[in-house]
Amino acid sequence: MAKNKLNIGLIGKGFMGKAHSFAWSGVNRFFDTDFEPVLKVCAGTDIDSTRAFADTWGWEEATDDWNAIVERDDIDVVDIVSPTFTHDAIAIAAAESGKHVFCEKPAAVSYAKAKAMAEAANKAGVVHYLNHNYRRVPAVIMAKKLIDDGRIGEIFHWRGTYLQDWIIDPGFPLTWHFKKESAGGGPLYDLNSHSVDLARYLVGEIDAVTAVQKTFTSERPLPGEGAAAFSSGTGAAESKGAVTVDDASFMIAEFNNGSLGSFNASRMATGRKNWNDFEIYGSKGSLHWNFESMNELGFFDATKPAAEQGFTKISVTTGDHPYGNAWWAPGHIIGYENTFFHAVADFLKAVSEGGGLAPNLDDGASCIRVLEAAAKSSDEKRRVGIEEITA
Ligand code: SOE
Repeated sequence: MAKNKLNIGLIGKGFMGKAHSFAWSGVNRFFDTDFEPVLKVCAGTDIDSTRAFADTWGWEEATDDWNAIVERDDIDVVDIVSPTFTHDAIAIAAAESGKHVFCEKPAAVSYAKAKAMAEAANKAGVVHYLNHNYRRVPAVIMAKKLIDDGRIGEIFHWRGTYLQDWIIDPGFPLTWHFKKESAGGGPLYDLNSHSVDLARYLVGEIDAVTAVQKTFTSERPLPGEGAAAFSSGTGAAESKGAVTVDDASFMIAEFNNGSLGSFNASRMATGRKNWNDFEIYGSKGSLHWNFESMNELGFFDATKPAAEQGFTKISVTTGDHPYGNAWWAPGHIIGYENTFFHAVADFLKAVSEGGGLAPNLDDGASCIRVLEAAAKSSDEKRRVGIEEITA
């Protein structure tokens, strides 16, 4: 039976644009959704590279004006993959014109902006989704199931680390990622937002945080001038600008249910490429997951006889596992891109059912609230209760 078409407008491109385009175009090969997503139009700031992107990824049209997408009557979904500081204006305009919103993380540069996005989407009654894609890794959902089934008992500790190393070179240019007004924060926002989202999903709400942030490289070469200008010696000072976000952060969290958590996010962790890792310790067992072996879940079952105890490595790849039936035979592992297929499939289901999707923009705002509390804690060198952060 022919499916109803759902016209997608993508705003932004780059790394996330590729991941989203791949998922929209391929989702129905693996999932039986109610819709046929049509890759209608994509927007970028430079029309030539946006056209080239559209040709490669199968978008029918390209534009350099995102407003034109939001204003079009034939667009059903606005997918936002542009830099963080642009999210709120686009999401609010899209929701107000009745379009469903699919948005990359982190939601916005501040709690106030993230909350305004959620309010606009709720008021408009559109489906909204905030793409913390690691929630859609089968092994992570399996962890949630074990927790909900009581298999690790009362949770004592969360330990989340999200480490990368792509900015260690001080010659790496001052892109939007290094400015508070455009990124909200450094790895605290980019990476720790994922960890906080996973912790909220698996452990619960966070009540208070105590954090320390550090910027190791306080100035970087302006974009376009790059490493050469930085290292030439002459004129280097004029061609550099101030970094106004963290390069690394540590955060201690007190959860509402009494659990205690630690979070470490860094882009200065030499050798770590995408080390998104968590451990959860409970009264009856423990869990461990690391994105770089994303199909495996470590499970320690303390209810087994002591002589048989040890961390079991579960290969979360069978038909009994989340999304398992959609992909390959057991043991035939899936990867990063598959998490975006899962997100898109679940989003289309939510459009069919009129909502019920998480994480959404409300979750995005709750997450930013924790991050903003962490930044305040670091700035003011004290413990900050989440209620101190108001929109
Ligand atoms: C940063 O390097 C980044 O691309 C994040 O922005 C993504 O959210 C993360 O999944 C991978 O790393």
